[in-house]
Amino acid sequence: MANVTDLMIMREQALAAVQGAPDVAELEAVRVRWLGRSGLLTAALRSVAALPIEERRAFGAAANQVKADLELALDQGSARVRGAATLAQFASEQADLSLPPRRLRLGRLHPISRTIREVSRILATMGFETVEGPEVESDYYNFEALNIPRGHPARDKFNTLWVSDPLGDDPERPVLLRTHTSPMQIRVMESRRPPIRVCVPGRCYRFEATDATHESVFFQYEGLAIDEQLSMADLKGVLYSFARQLFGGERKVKFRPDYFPFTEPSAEIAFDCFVCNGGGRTNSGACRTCGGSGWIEAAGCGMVHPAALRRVGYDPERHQGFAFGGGIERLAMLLTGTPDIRLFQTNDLRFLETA
Ligand code: FA5
Repeated sequence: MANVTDLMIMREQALAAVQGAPDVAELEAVRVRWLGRSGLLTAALRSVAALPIEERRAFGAAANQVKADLELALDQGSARVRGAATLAQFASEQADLSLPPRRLRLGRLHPISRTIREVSRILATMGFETVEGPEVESDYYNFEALNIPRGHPARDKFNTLWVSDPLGDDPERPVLLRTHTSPMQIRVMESRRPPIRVCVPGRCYRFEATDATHESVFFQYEGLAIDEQLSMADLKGVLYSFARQLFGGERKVKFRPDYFPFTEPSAEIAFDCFVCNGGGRTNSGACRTCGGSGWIEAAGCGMVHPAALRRVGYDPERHQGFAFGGGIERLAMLLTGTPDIRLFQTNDLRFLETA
């Protein structure tokens, strides 16, 4: 039968075990051994009932005190081993500064973004301000206001993607994905007064089969200048300077007569093909990049049509203007030596890291 002296011995043994426990698991083992359901101290507490009545009070008080002391020691022991574990973890995780660094893969601008910035930068040197316009456009701005009414054969050239109007379809006001950036000619002339010089880069959409030089989603840049006494000579001067700044004077440039309903007269500007150097042939036959012609059409251009000027309230006797619009991808292909336009959209890092 235990007495108070035995309790004191048990206390010393239990506290020593707590002191010596190196980790949480060992502490838990000590707790179970002394305070668990069949623990040594639990058994001693239970034995109080068997003591002679005059010893019970002193023994019970001592046993409860031992239990309280042990619980306190276990709490403190728990804090001690947890702190030690954290410190050990910190020590093992210290950075080894002698290790070689991880390779950083630096991203860079997509060739299309770089070309848009370069076009805007060059046109800015000639006073053109870059503005943007909506990609979802109305039939009016994309066609009607540009002298392409319904039934006009020029509509066939722009394989148009029509979209449903979220506000409800109105057959009188159809909505489409813009097929070119030219609608911004009208929007800018409506909202500004001459003199005007703007550059409009942006995404365009056409429902057509893709090949080495055609995509159904592609970028154009538009240039528009309105002032007094502007002529075709100003247009050619701007485009020659543009081509020389972009290609460093190496590419050949050619103007050919063309037709656009919203410019009169109209022309097309073309650069000699960088793959076949304008010869139209490669070792494997006709050049696929330029279709064997030796020339890559880069932009349509011309003097803004008087009817378009009148439509926005300008007097064609006083104000004239020129406009040009070309494909960003075509320029990017020339600048990066990319033979197939589809490479720009495939997200292939092997191409993007070298283009
Ligand atoms: C036009 O889109 C006229 N808006 C250009 C213009 C502007 C004329 C201002 C006069 C005044 P065109 O359809 O030819 O014209 O397209 C112009 C250029 O966009 C082409 O020379 C070509 O570089 C590019 N382009 C046209 N369709 C595609 C396509 N499917 N994929 C890639 N580039 C294209």
